[in-house]
Amino acid sequence: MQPVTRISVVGLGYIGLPTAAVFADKGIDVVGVDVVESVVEKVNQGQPHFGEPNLDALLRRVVEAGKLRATTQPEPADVFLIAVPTPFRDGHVPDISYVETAGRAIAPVLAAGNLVVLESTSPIGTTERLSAIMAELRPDLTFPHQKGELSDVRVAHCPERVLPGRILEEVVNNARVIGGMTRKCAQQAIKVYKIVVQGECHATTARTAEMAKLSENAFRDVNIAFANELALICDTHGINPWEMIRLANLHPRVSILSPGPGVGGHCIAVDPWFIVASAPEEARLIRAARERNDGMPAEVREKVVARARELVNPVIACLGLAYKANVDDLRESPAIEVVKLIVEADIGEVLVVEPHVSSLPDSLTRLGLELTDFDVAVSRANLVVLLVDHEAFSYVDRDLLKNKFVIDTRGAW
Ligand code: SAJ
Repeated sequence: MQPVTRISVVGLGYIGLPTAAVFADKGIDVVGVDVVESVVEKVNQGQPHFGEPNLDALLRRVVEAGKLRATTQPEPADVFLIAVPTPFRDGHVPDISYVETAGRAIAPVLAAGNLVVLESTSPIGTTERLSAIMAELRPDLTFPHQKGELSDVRVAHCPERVLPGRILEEVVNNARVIGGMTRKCAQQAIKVYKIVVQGECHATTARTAEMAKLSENAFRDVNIAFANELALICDTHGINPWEMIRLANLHPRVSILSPGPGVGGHCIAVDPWFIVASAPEEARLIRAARERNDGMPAEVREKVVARARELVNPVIACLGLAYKANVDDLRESPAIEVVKLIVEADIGEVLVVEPHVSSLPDSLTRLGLELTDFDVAVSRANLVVLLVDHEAFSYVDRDLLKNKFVIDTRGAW
């Protein structure tokens, strides 16, 4: 493979944009591709279209230096990194259509010697499918599923692993699993990642890498489900689950996660279903964990309804809408689900607080809700429901809470 001078990142979302920026910061010419014009425009102005610590300064720097630019049309490059969404359809069926579309979009500009890496979390077999799609459109080139080590184009899967809120740090420091469709595919991908990654890069097969990534998120989901189940059991016995878990975790081989109102985001609440869909008979524990976590918002609603019934004019302050602490990401947020369920239960006035956003999503404004200031909501409410453990909420005036019912779903207060 020739030296890498130009990398194209397809999909400028939560993973693609920071990845593009860190490669550009190492002096590589990076061309970002996205189908959404407003995203392309913003990136070309050096501005991220979502919140992530330190990304704005980095993006401004690399765009001003002419190292990163964005476009809607793929252009030739040495390496293509694909970071597009992999959601599921009705019935929890994986939807890899964005990966397929990305493969079709770059196929016309591919050349012999190129490397294509799939970063999106994907069901097993997706990397092979990507290779086949590109091959269909480019019969003049050979791909690893056809020619193995002799192929013109190399294809690999290197699943992203970064934690939203710490992306720029983790994209550099995390170890990476690099699954090549052949050994040389993996080796070439490692060379590319080594430009920015300081963590270890481990070569394996594409299928193993696909399964490893799904297993990482299923591991977390199952362990959160375990914590949530313990919390429900503790409730029936009048035990504080967070205190109990803190004590159990003093054992040197025990590390229970934190219970909460459910699991959100575009990763952990989605990826385990890819395993279930691929082996429904075997994946019983993984499915049960998903169902336990998806059922948590309804458990919170039951608690809120029970408390509200004890009040004459319930005014319910719901604190936090993001899917987790200190981020502005509302995707698949269990907090939003809880708010909807509380409004549907029609038990009193509902006030919603989210300091990380400037407006509510349509799904909540349609319910007649308005964003309320934290202090106003807490002083007006007689029932306060903490849904997200944002740092901003930790400065609450305890005296203000004294004569109110408080439901703390995160064990933060
Ligand atoms: N949560 C709990 N209890 C906990 C931990 C988390 O209820 O003890 C909830 C959070 O509040 C949130 C959800 O789980 O709603 C997921 O949050 P998270 O911080 O665990 O994970 P994500 O979705 O932000 O990022 C995950 C990470 N995967 C793992 O930690 C195994 C990240 O490294 C992946 O790159 C990312 O998914 C991804 O894109 O797949």
